[in-house]
Parts: sequence; structure tokens; C-alpha cells
Amino acid sequence: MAIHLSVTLDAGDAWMSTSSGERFVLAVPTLNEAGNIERLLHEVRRVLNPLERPYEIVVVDDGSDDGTPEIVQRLGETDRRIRLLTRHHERGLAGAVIHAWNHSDGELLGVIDADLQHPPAVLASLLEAMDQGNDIAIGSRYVSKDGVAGWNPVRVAISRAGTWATVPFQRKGVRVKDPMSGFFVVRREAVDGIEFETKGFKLLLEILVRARIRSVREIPYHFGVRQAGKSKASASVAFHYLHLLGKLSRDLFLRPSPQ
Ligand SMILES: Nc1nc2c(ncn2[C@@H]2O[C@H](COP(=O)(O)OP(=O)(O)O)[C@@H](O)[C@H]2O)c(=O)[nH]1
Ligand SMILES: [Mg+2]
Repeated sequence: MAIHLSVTLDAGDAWMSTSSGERFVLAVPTLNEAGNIERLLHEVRRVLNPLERPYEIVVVDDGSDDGTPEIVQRLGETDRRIRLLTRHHERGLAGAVIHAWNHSDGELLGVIDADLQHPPAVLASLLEAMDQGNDIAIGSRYVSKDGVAGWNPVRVAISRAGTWATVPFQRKGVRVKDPMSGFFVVRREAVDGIEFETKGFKLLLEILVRARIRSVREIPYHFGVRQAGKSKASASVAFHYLHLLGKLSRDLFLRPSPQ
């Protein structure tokens, strides 16, 4: 699925702001996050409101049956900056995020998980890094030592091995420590018109390899524990990751790198 500037009118007047500056759209993908989503949206708004930057939060729900969309709908009735998009015949984290970005006309595209493993307070630093002119700002688990403190060691090892596997694909000058983070903000002009895989969890890696990225900033954060509900990472996610690595290696040999 390509990222493009949406011409659909549902983006409308959600921005609700007279302040100037680049508009920020934050994608929140959800699959059965009823125990987390209200607190997440509350905390995100508490961080973003004082920044006086036009923003909107687009929740993309893929058929949750635990009441997640109803909660978002209710909150959206009192705050137009919260919008709900539902998909009934599609699944996939990356595709959900792209779907949110495509239904907005914001210039800065962000993503955060709904389960509070990504601390919303870090959004302020990510946006500050974008204001300094970077093309992408990444919440990174590996910049500081305690980013994964408290994790199961097996999960740390798998995550590290997956990260090392990406080194050959990353372009010189934009190499990062956590290319598989699911918490970042990117400039729309860097990704506009580029086709991305929709199924996997690793949209960032593909952006780093294929988008028009010249400058990156990593902001350390501690990847917390899920507050409620269950992880959706599964064997199929690992399969899609391997598929993505295969595709990127073909690209590496067959295509010139983006300018
Ligand atoms: N819309 C949508 N959201 C998803 C899908 N898979 C996972 N998510 C959401 O993506 C975020 C990260 O998923 P999670 O299961 O916590 O992955 P983990 O942190 O790697 O264990 C959460 O907000 C999930 O609800 C999907 O297929 N569609
Ligand atoms: Mg999670």
C-alpha cells in the first residue's frame, strides 16, 4: 500500500487549532485494546495539548470485539481531534498505520501502540526532533541500557538478533540502533508515494531502507509492560518479518538507493 496525501473529506476540520506549525497525525492501531485505549488517549492528549501544535489522533481498529471502537467513538464525540477508522476485512499493523496516515492531511506522521508500552511523554521529544529539521525521529529501546530492563531474556535475544539482521539493509548515514521500533514520527514528504508492505510489524525498517530519509534522531525510552490485554505478535509476525527481509534484499540488489 502506498502512502499518499488523502483527498477524502473525513480529515475535515479535526485539527481544531489556530496555532501554526506542521500538523501532526498520530496513528493508533488497535486490536482488542479496550483495557488500554482510554488511558492511552487521555495521556497522549495531556502531552500534546500544551505543545500548541495542530494535531489529530486516528485510531484504526481491525474488528475488535471487546468494545475498543465504541470507547474511541465515545471519546471522539467530545473531542474532534480523536477519529476512529474501522476495517472489517483487513488485518495487519503496518497497513493499519498507513491507513490512518492516508486518511489525514497532516505533514508529520506518527505512530504509537495502544497498550501503553510506548510512553506518550516521549512524543514531545520526538516532535522537538522533527522541529529541528530531521526527516524521522524514533523512540528507541537500545540507545540507553535500561530500555529493555525487565524483559524476558529470550525476547531480548530474539529482538537483538532481528535487529542485527537489518544492518546490511540500512543505508549509510542513517543507521539506527532500533530499526524495528513501532514508535516514531516521519515527515510525509519522505514517504509520500512509496509502496510499503502492509502485513508485518516492521514498517520502520522498510521506511529506513526505502524512504527519502536524510537525517534521523533516536530518542531513548523504556519499553514498558503491556497494561492490559494480550500481545498480537505471533509466529505469523516472524514469518512476515522474514518475508520483508527477503524483499528488501532483492530491492538492495535490483534498485538504486533513493536520493
Ligand atoms: N489495527 C490493528 N492493530 C494491530 C494489529 N496487530 C496488532 N495491533 C496493535 O498494534 C499494537 C502493537 O501490538 P502488540 O500486540 O502490543 O505487539 P507487541 O508489543 O510487539 O507484543 C497494539 O496497539 C495492537 O493493538 C492489527 O492487525 N491491526
Ligand atoms: Mg505491545
